[in-house]
Amino acid sequence: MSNQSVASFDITYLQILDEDGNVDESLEPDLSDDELLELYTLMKRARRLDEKAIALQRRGEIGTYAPAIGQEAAQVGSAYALRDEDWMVTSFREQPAYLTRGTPMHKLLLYAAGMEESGKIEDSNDLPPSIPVGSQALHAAGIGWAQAIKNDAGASLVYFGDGATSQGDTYEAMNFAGVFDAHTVFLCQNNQYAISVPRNHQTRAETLAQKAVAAGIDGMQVDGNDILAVYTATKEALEDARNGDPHLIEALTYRMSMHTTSDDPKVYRDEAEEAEWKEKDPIDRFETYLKDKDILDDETITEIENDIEDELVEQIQLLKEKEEDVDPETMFEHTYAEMPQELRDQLERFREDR
Ligand SMILES: Cc1ncc(C[n+]2csc(CCOP(=O)(O)OP(=O)(O)O)c2C)c(N)n1
Repeated sequence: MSNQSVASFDITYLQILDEDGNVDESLEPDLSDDELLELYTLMKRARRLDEKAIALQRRGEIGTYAPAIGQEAAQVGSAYALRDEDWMVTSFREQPAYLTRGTPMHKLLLYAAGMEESGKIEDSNDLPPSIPVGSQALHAAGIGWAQAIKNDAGASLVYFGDGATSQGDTYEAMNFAGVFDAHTVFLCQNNQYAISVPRNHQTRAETLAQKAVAAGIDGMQVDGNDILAVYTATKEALEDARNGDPHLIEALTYRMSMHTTSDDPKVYRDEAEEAEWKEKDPIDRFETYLKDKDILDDETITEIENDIEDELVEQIQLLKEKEEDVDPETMFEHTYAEMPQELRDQLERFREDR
Protein backbone atom coordinates (compact mmCIF):
# COMPACT_ATOMS: atom_id res chain seq x y z
CA MET A 1 0.00 0.00 0.00
CA SER A 2 1.20 3.47 -0.69
CA ASN A 3 -0.14 6.96 -0.88
CA GLN A 4 2.42 9.10 -2.57
CA SER A 5 2.50 11.90 -5.06
CA VAL A 6 2.88 10.51 -8.58
CA ALA A 7 2.52 13.73 -10.54
CA SER A 8 2.62 17.44 -9.90
CA PHE A 9 2.44 20.53 -12.01
CA ASP A 10 3.43 24.13 -11.97
CA ILE A 11 2.01 26.98 -14.06
CA THR A 12 4.29 29.92 -14.75
CA TYR A 13 3.25 33.47 -15.62
CA LEU A 14 5.31 35.69 -17.93
CA GLN A 15 5.25 39.47 -17.91
CA ILE A 16 7.99 41.61 -19.46
CA LEU A 17 6.29 44.99 -19.74
CA ASP A 18 4.16 46.06 -16.80
CA GLU A 19 1.02 48.18 -16.84
CA ASP A 20 3.01 51.41 -16.63
CA GLY A 21 5.33 50.50 -19.49
CA ASN A 22 8.30 49.50 -17.28
CA VAL A 23 10.32 46.71 -18.79
CA ASP A 24 12.32 43.83 -17.39
CA GLU A 25 15.37 44.32 -19.62
CA SER A 26 16.69 40.84 -18.92
CA LEU A 27 13.63 39.42 -20.69
CA GLU A 28 13.31 41.80 -23.66
CA PRO A 29 12.98 39.90 -26.95
CA ASP A 30 15.48 40.42 -29.73
CA LEU A 31 13.44 42.77 -31.92
CA SER A 32 14.80 45.70 -33.93
CA ASP A 33 13.44 49.24 -33.56
CA ASP A 34 11.66 48.83 -36.90
CA GLU A 35 10.05 45.61 -35.75
CA LEU A 36 8.91 47.21 -32.49
CA LEU A 37 7.38 50.08 -34.46
CA GLU A 38 5.70 47.59 -36.74
CA LEU A 39 4.11 45.88 -33.74
CA TYR A 40 2.85 49.22 -32.47
CA THR A 41 1.44 50.19 -35.87
CA LEU A 42 -0.30 46.84 -36.22
CA MET A 43 -2.02 47.29 -32.85
CA LYS A 44 -3.10 50.82 -33.76
CA ARG A 45 -4.44 49.65 -37.15
CA ALA A 46 -6.35 46.85 -35.48
CA ARG A 47 -7.90 49.19 -32.90
CA ARG A 48 -9.05 51.69 -35.55
CA LEU A 49 -10.35 48.96 -37.83
CA ASP A 50 -12.54 47.65 -35.01
CA GLU A 51 -13.80 51.13 -34.12
CA LYS A 52 -14.61 51.83 -37.76
CA ALA A 53 -16.27 48.44 -38.22
CA ILE A 54 -18.60 49.10 -35.26
CA ALA A 55 -19.62 52.38 -36.93
CA LEU A 56 -20.14 50.62 -40.27
CA GLN A 57 -22.34 48.02 -38.59
CA ARG A 58 -24.38 50.77 -36.93
CA ARG A 59 -24.96 52.32 -40.35
CA GLY A 60 -26.08 48.96 -41.73
CA GLU A 61 -23.11 48.65 -44.06
CA ILE A 62 -21.78 45.40 -42.58
CA GLY A 63 -23.35 42.67 -40.43
CA THR A 64 -22.57 41.45 -36.93
CA TYR A 65 -19.00 42.19 -35.94
CA ALA A 66 -16.89 40.94 -33.01
CA PRO A 67 -14.36 43.61 -31.96
CA ALA A 68 -11.03 42.64 -30.42
CA ILE A 69 -10.49 46.00 -28.69
CA GLY A 70 -8.18 45.32 -25.73
CA GLN A 71 -6.84 42.08 -27.19
CA GLU A 72 -4.44 43.60 -29.71
CA ALA A 73 -1.27 42.58 -27.88
CA ALA A 74 -2.48 39.01 -27.37
CA GLN A 75 -3.08 38.66 -31.10
CA VAL A 76 -0.45 40.82 -32.77
CA GLY A 77 2.28 39.53 -30.45
CA SER A 78 1.44 35.90 -31.11
CA ALA A 79 0.76 36.12 -34.86
CA TYR A 80 4.01 38.06 -35.26
CA ALA A 81 5.88 35.02 -33.94
CA LEU A 82 4.62 32.87 -36.82
CA ARG A 83 6.66 32.21 -39.94
CA ASP A 84 4.91 32.76 -43.28
CA GLU A 85 4.70 29.03 -43.96
CA ASP A 86 3.12 28.27 -40.56
CA TRP A 87 -0.64 27.87 -40.31
CA MET A 88 -2.96 30.18 -38.41
CA VAL A 89 -6.37 28.96 -37.27
CA THR A 90 -8.83 31.44 -35.81
CA SER A 91 -12.20 31.83 -34.19
CA PHE A 92 -14.24 34.96 -34.95
CA ARG A 93 -12.47 37.83 -33.18
CA GLU A 94 -9.02 37.68 -34.73
CA GLN A 95 -8.85 40.79 -36.90
CA PRO A 96 -5.53 41.89 -35.28
CA ALA A 97 -4.00 38.49 -35.98
CA TYR A 98 -5.13 38.54 -39.62
CA LEU A 99 -3.76 42.07 -40.09
CA THR A 100 -0.45 40.86 -38.68
CA ARG A 101 -0.40 38.09 -41.27
CA GLY A 102 -0.93 40.67 -44.02
CA THR A 103 -4.65 40.31 -44.68
CA PRO A 104 -5.96 43.64 -45.98
CA MET A 105 -8.70 45.39 -44.00
CA HIS A 106 -11.25 45.21 -46.81
CA LYS A 107 -11.09 41.42 -46.81
CA LEU A 108 -11.93 41.33 -43.11
CA LEU A 109 -14.79 43.76 -43.66
CA LEU A 110 -16.00 41.75 -46.63
CA TYR A 111 -16.39 38.78 -44.30
CA ALA A 112 -18.38 40.92 -41.85
CA ALA A 113 -20.54 42.03 -44.77
CA GLY A 114 -21.48 38.39 -45.30
CA MET A 115 -19.46 37.76 -48.45
CA GLU A 116 -17.91 34.34 -48.32
CA GLU A 117 -15.31 35.31 -50.93
CA SER A 118 -13.36 36.60 -47.97
CA GLY A 119 -13.14 33.06 -46.60
CA LYS A 120 -10.93 31.97 -49.49
CA ILE A 121 -7.45 30.84 -48.50
CA GLU A 122 -5.39 32.82 -50.98
CA ASP A 123 -1.87 34.02 -50.34
CA SER A 124 -1.38 32.74 -46.82
CA ASN A 125 -1.72 29.64 -44.70
CA ASP A 126 -4.58 31.13 -42.71
CA LEU A 127 -7.87 29.35 -42.23
CA PRO A 128 -11.05 31.45 -42.41
CA PRO A 129 -12.89 32.32 -39.16
CA SER A 130 -14.60 29.45 -37.36
CA ILE A 131 -17.83 30.37 -35.62
CA PRO A 132 -18.68 27.12 -33.73
CA VAL A 133 -16.89 27.73 -30.45
CA GLY A 134 -13.82 25.51 -30.03
CA SER A 135 -14.21 23.64 -33.33
CA GLN A 136 -11.12 25.24 -34.83
CA ALA A 137 -8.89 23.66 -32.17
CA LEU A 138 -9.54 20.33 -33.88
CA HIS A 139 -8.61 21.75 -37.28
CA ALA A 140 -5.34 23.04 -35.83
CA ALA A 141 -4.56 19.71 -34.17
CA GLY A 142 -5.14 18.04 -37.55
CA ILE A 143 -2.83 20.46 -39.33
CA GLY A 144 -0.22 20.03 -36.60
CA TRP A 145 -0.50 16.24 -36.93
CA ALA A 146 -0.02 16.47 -40.70
CA GLN A 147 3.07 18.61 -40.08
CA ALA A 148 4.40 15.93 -37.74
CA ILE A 149 3.73 13.11 -40.23
CA LYS A 150 5.41 15.06 -43.02
CA ASN A 151 8.36 15.99 -40.82
CA ASP A 152 7.52 19.54 -41.75
CA ALA A 153 9.42 22.36 -40.04
CA GLY A 154 6.18 24.35 -39.83
CA ALA A 155 3.83 24.83 -36.90
CA SER A 156 0.19 25.79 -36.41
CA LEU A 157 -1.24 28.34 -34.03
CA VAL A 158 -4.88 28.28 -32.98
CA TYR A 159 -6.84 31.00 -31.20
CA PHE A 160 -9.82 30.43 -28.94
CA GLY A 161 -11.41 32.08 -25.92
CA ASP A 162 -11.89 31.20 -22.25
CA GLY A 163 -15.40 29.97 -23.11
CA ALA A 164 -14.00 27.50 -25.61
CA THR A 165 -12.13 25.70 -22.83
CA SER A 166 -15.52 24.39 -21.69
CA GLN A 167 -16.04 22.71 -25.06
CA GLY A 168 -15.09 19.06 -25.51
CA ASP A 169 -13.53 19.89 -28.88
CA THR A 170 -10.79 21.93 -27.23
CA TYR A 171 -9.77 19.10 -24.88
CA GLU A 172 -9.97 16.52 -27.63
CA ALA A 173 -7.72 18.66 -29.81
CA MET A 174 -5.13 19.19 -27.07
CA ASN A 175 -5.15 15.53 -26.09
CA PHE A 176 -4.84 14.43 -29.71
CA ALA A 177 -2.03 16.92 -30.29
CA GLY A 178 -0.17 15.55 -27.29
CA VAL A 179 -0.51 11.92 -28.34
CA PHE A 180 0.49 12.52 -31.96
CA ASP A 181 3.26 15.10 -31.40
CA ALA A 182 1.31 17.68 -33.40
CA HIS A 183 3.14 20.89 -34.22
CA THR A 184 0.36 22.93 -32.61
CA VAL A 185 0.30 25.84 -30.21
CA PHE A 186 -3.07 26.46 -28.55
CA LEU A 187 -3.53 30.11 -27.66
CA CYS A 188 -6.37 30.77 -25.28
CA GLN A 189 -7.27 34.45 -25.08
CA ASN A 190 -8.79 34.62 -21.66
CA ASN A 191 -10.64 37.89 -22.18
CA GLN A 192 -12.65 37.25 -18.97
CA TYR A 193 -16.03 36.71 -20.65
CA ALA A 194 -17.85 34.30 -22.93
CA ILE A 195 -20.58 36.70 -24.01
CA SER A 196 -22.06 37.44 -20.54
CA VAL A 197 -20.57 34.44 -18.71
CA PRO A 198 -17.60 35.51 -16.56
CA ARG A 199 -14.43 33.48 -16.33
CA ASN A 200 -15.22 32.23 -12.81
CA HIS A 201 -18.40 30.56 -14.10
CA GLN A 202 -16.41 28.77 -16.77
CA THR A 203 -14.37 26.49 -14.53
CA ARG A 204 -13.37 25.92 -10.94
CA ALA A 205 -9.74 25.51 -12.03
CA GLU A 206 -7.35 28.21 -10.87
CA THR A 207 -5.93 28.78 -14.34
CA LEU A 208 -6.99 27.84 -17.84
CA ALA A 209 -3.34 27.06 -18.64
CA GLN A 210 -3.51 24.00 -16.39
CA LYS A 211 -6.02 22.47 -18.77
CA ALA A 212 -2.89 21.42 -20.67
CA VAL A 213 -1.81 19.14 -17.84
CA ALA A 214 -4.37 16.42 -18.50
CA ALA A 215 -3.32 16.37 -22.15
CA GLY A 216 0.31 15.98 -21.14
CA ILE A 217 1.36 19.14 -22.93
CA ASP A 218 3.00 22.29 -21.65
CA GLY A 219 0.76 25.03 -20.24
CA MET A 220 1.67 28.55 -19.16
CA GLN A 221 0.12 31.96 -18.55
CA VAL A 222 1.25 35.26 -20.02
CA ASP A 223 0.15 38.81 -19.47
CA GLY A 224 -1.90 39.03 -22.64
CA ASN A 225 -1.77 42.82 -22.64
CA ASP A 226 2.01 42.75 -22.74
CA ILE A 227 3.00 42.34 -26.37
CA LEU A 228 6.61 41.51 -25.51
CA ALA A 229 5.58 38.65 -23.24
CA VAL A 230 3.05 37.28 -25.71
CA TYR A 231 5.57 37.40 -28.55
CA THR A 232 8.30 35.74 -26.47
CA ALA A 233 6.04 33.00 -25.11
CA THR A 234 4.54 32.21 -28.51
CA LYS A 235 7.88 32.18 -30.30
CA GLU A 236 9.31 29.73 -27.77
CA ALA A 237 6.19 27.57 -27.83
CA LEU A 238 6.25 27.47 -31.64
CA GLU A 239 9.89 26.33 -31.60
CA ASP A 240 8.95 23.43 -29.33
CA ALA A 241 5.86 22.67 -31.41
CA ARG A 242 8.00 22.40 -34.56
CA ASN A 243 9.74 19.52 -32.79
CA GLY A 244 6.55 17.77 -31.76
CA ASP A 245 5.90 19.40 -28.39
CA PRO A 246 2.51 21.12 -28.45
CA HIS A 247 1.83 23.95 -25.99
CA LEU A 248 -1.10 25.77 -24.44
CA ILE A 249 -0.68 29.47 -23.66
CA GLU A 250 -3.30 31.30 -21.63
CA ALA A 251 -3.08 35.00 -22.44
CA LEU A 252 -4.73 37.04 -19.68
CA THR A 253 -6.49 39.93 -21.32
CA TYR A 254 -9.81 41.77 -21.39
CA ARG A 255 -12.47 42.31 -24.02
CA MET A 256 -12.75 46.08 -23.56
CA SER A 257 -15.67 46.43 -25.96
CA MET A 258 -18.82 44.41 -26.65
CA HIS A 259 -18.95 40.67 -27.41
CA THR A 260 -20.37 41.54 -30.81
CA THR A 261 -22.31 44.46 -32.18
CA SER A 262 -25.46 42.65 -30.92
CA ASP A 263 -24.29 42.81 -27.31
CA ASP A 264 -24.45 45.41 -24.52
CA PRO A 265 -21.85 44.61 -21.84
CA LYS A 266 -23.32 47.21 -19.45
CA VAL A 267 -26.01 44.66 -18.66
CA TYR A 268 -23.59 42.20 -17.07
CA ARG A 269 -20.44 44.03 -15.92
CA ASP A 270 -19.73 47.19 -14.01
CA GLU A 271 -17.88 50.32 -14.99
CA ALA A 272 -15.32 49.98 -12.19
CA GLU A 273 -14.10 46.74 -13.71
CA GLU A 274 -13.89 48.28 -17.16
CA ALA A 275 -11.96 51.26 -15.75
CA GLU A 276 -9.54 48.92 -14.01
CA TRP A 277 -8.72 47.18 -17.29
CA LYS A 278 -8.50 50.48 -19.18
CA GLU A 279 -5.42 51.12 -17.04
CA LYS A 280 -3.91 47.96 -18.51
CA ASP A 281 -4.55 48.93 -22.14
CA PRO A 282 -2.00 47.04 -24.25
CA ILE A 283 -1.41 49.91 -26.68
CA ASP A 284 -0.87 52.61 -24.03
CA ARG A 285 1.80 50.70 -22.15
CA PHE A 286 3.65 49.79 -25.35
CA GLU A 287 3.53 53.43 -26.43
CA THR A 288 5.13 54.47 -23.12
CA TYR A 289 7.81 51.82 -23.58
CA LEU A 290 8.62 52.94 -27.13
CA LYS A 291 8.76 56.59 -26.09
CA ASP A 292 11.09 55.75 -23.22
CA LYS A 293 13.36 53.99 -25.71
CA ASP A 294 13.24 57.02 -28.06
CA ILE A 295 11.76 54.89 -30.80
CA LEU A 296 8.51 56.84 -30.89
CA ASP A 297 7.48 60.47 -30.40
CA ASP A 298 4.24 62.41 -30.71
CA GLU A 299 5.00 63.47 -34.26
CA THR A 300 5.45 59.88 -35.42
CA ILE A 301 2.25 58.87 -33.60
CA THR A 302 0.33 61.53 -35.55
CA GLU A 303 1.87 60.31 -38.81
CA ILE A 304 0.91 56.72 -38.03
CA GLU A 305 -2.63 57.76 -37.12
CA ASN A 306 -3.03 59.80 -40.32
CA ASP A 307 -1.77 56.90 -42.43
CA ILE A 308 -4.31 54.62 -40.78
CA GLU A 309 -7.16 57.02 -41.55
CA ASP A 310 -6.04 57.10 -45.21
CA GLU A 311 -5.83 53.33 -45.25
CA LEU A 312 -9.35 53.04 -43.86
CA VAL A 313 -10.81 55.33 -46.54
CA GLU A 314 -9.06 53.37 -49.28
CA GLN A 315 -10.01 49.97 -47.84
CA ILE A 316 -13.68 50.87 -47.36
CA GLN A 317 -13.76 52.03 -50.98
CA LEU A 318 -12.26 48.68 -51.99
CA LEU A 319 -14.86 46.88 -49.86
CA LYS A 320 -17.64 48.60 -51.79
CA GLU A 321 -16.09 47.73 -55.14
CA LYS A 322 -15.58 44.11 -54.15
CA GLU A 323 -19.14 43.84 -52.86
CA GLU A 324 -20.40 44.84 -56.29
CA ASP A 325 -18.33 42.08 -57.88
CA VAL A 326 -19.77 39.40 -55.63
CA ASP A 327 -22.19 36.98 -57.23
CA PRO A 328 -24.74 36.00 -54.53
CA GLU A 329 -25.10 32.58 -56.14
CA THR A 330 -21.68 31.63 -54.76
CA MET A 331 -23.31 31.25 -51.34
CA PHE A 332 -24.78 27.97 -52.58
CA GLU A 333 -21.51 26.58 -53.84
CA HIS A 334 -19.12 25.86 -51.02
CA THR A 335 -20.92 23.96 -48.28
CA TYR A 336 -20.91 20.59 -50.07
CA ALA A 337 -18.58 19.11 -52.67
CA GLU A 338 -21.74 18.08 -54.54
CA MET A 339 -24.78 20.26 -54.05
CA PRO A 340 -27.64 18.24 -52.50
CA GLN A 341 -31.09 18.33 -54.10
CA GLU A 342 -32.56 20.58 -51.42
CA LEU A 343 -29.93 23.24 -52.06
CA ARG A 344 -30.30 22.87 -55.85
CA ASP A 345 -34.03 23.56 -55.42
CA GLN A 346 -33.27 26.66 -53.36
CA LEU A 347 -30.80 27.87 -55.99
CA GLU A 348 -33.47 27.37 -58.64
CA ARG A 349 -35.97 29.44 -56.66
CA PHE A 350 -33.30 32.09 -56.02
CA ARG A 351 -32.65 32.35 -59.78
CA GLU A 352 -36.37 32.69 -60.51
CA ASP A 353 -36.66 35.57 -58.03
CA ARG A 354 -33.59 37.51 -59.22
C1 LIG B 1 -20.72 25.52 -30.33
C2 LIG B 1 -21.21 26.94 -30.12
N1 LIG B 1 -22.01 27.20 -29.06
C3 LIG B 1 -22.45 28.47 -28.85
C4 LIG B 1 -22.11 29.48 -29.73
C5 LIG B 1 -22.58 30.91 -29.46
N2 LIG B 1 -21.42 31.69 -29.03
C6 LIG B 1 -20.77 32.51 -29.87
S1 LIG B 1 -19.47 33.23 -29.15
C7 LIG B 1 -19.77 32.50 -27.67
C8 LIG B 1 -18.88 32.76 -26.48
C9 LIG B 1 -17.46 32.42 -26.77
O1 LIG B 1 -16.69 32.82 -25.68
P1 LIG B 1 -15.14 32.63 -25.68
O2 LIG B 1 -14.77 31.27 -26.14
O3 LIG B 1 -14.63 33.05 -24.36
O4 LIG B 1 -14.61 33.63 -26.82
P2 LIG B 1 -14.82 35.21 -26.92
O5 LIG B 1 -16.17 35.42 -27.54
O6 LIG B 1 -14.72 35.78 -25.55
O7 LIG B 1 -13.74 35.67 -27.82
C10 LIG B 1 -20.88 31.69 -27.75
C11 LIG B 1 -21.41 30.90 -26.64
C12 LIG B 1 -21.30 29.14 -30.84
N3 LIG B 1 -20.91 30.04 -31.73
N4 LIG B 1 -20.86 27.88 -31.01
